[in-house]
Amino acid sequence: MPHSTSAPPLGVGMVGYAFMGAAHSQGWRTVARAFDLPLTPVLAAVCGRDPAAVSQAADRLGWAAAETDWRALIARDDVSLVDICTPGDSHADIAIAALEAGKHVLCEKPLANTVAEAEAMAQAARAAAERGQLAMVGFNYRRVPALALARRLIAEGRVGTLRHVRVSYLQDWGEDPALPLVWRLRKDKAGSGALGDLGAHIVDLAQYLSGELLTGVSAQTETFVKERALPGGKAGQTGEVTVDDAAVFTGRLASGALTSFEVSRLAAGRKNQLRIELNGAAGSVAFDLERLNELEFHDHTLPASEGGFRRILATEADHPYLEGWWPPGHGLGYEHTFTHQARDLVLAIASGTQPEPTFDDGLQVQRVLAAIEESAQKNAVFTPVPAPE
Ligand code: SOE
Repeated sequence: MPHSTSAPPLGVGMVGYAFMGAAHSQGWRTVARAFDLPLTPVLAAVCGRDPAAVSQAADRLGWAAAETDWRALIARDDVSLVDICTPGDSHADIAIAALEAGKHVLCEKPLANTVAEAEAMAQAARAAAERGQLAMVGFNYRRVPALALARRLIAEGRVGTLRHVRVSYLQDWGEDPALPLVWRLRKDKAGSGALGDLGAHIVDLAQYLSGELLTGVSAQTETFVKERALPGGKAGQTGEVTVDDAAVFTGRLASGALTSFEVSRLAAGRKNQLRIELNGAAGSVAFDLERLNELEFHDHTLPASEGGFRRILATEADHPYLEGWWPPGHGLGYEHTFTHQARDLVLAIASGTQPEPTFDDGLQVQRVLAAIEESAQKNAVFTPVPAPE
């Protein structure tokens, strides 16, 4: 760092500019300075419905132009890649239209609000790939260096035959009694609650790190706060919360390994805590997002007297993504995952190779989420997850 940005441009157009839009913008702004890329992302235009607000967002986040209609954004000649950072109810329409218009697509997670939408998106992505347009889902935690290192160790066999995956992803913003009925609390906008928002991340991580798919789940969900103030409504006017606040579920991986998951928006004191541990016959890895530069590793092939978890600081030059950053020990943060995500997508586009996670990966996560909801409705009965075709 820094690198020259003389490589040919790759025009990016982004739809949505709230929290995720700001995070993605940070990734697009920094990626060509941190990494040596064959294409230089150019922040061509950002899109939102409110003309004044989207112009301000363009200014604040570094986009050259603003649009108020996503179809106009897709049609722009200076946009080759469409980045979708909107609530889930518009993912399918925007992604399919962009792919059919010959654009590459990055879509925030969860891929869609329903399996049917995700299937249509995955089908559009497969057809687009034949024409050279590529699509990727924004499961950004795959790009935490310590987690990418965990994947590398597992793929090298250092964890061995898998026994357990234990994951939780906890937040507490739902505990605020004054929180109005925002879009994340409405099924029509978000598809599901903590399940789709946080559960999608950890289902993806469990499948990615283990290299295996979940074959079935048993789940319970709960909506603790059932009514919330209507945004912009009169005092005392409330509306129904139509999504889950929390979910707990167990599952089986294809190898027979057992998994347990917990997600919540009402885990008081837990702001954005994602913990994952995998135990295998040859060792274990453990990670906590609140200490995201660190991976714990226990090598079970050592004599017991030398065993035990040790802390690997994932900041060495040969650790994943670290070639772009600082000398060892000068840690990274949440925002770097979006820079890494942009890097991986740009490299895939430049080389014409399929980036991961694919829309098919996003579809498979969606199938797991649907099986969880079905199981929860049937009082936690074990529910198979359909395998990919
Ligand atoms: C929810 O609060 C949220 O913003 C998720 O939507 C993001 O995917 C996660 O990274 C942080 O939390």
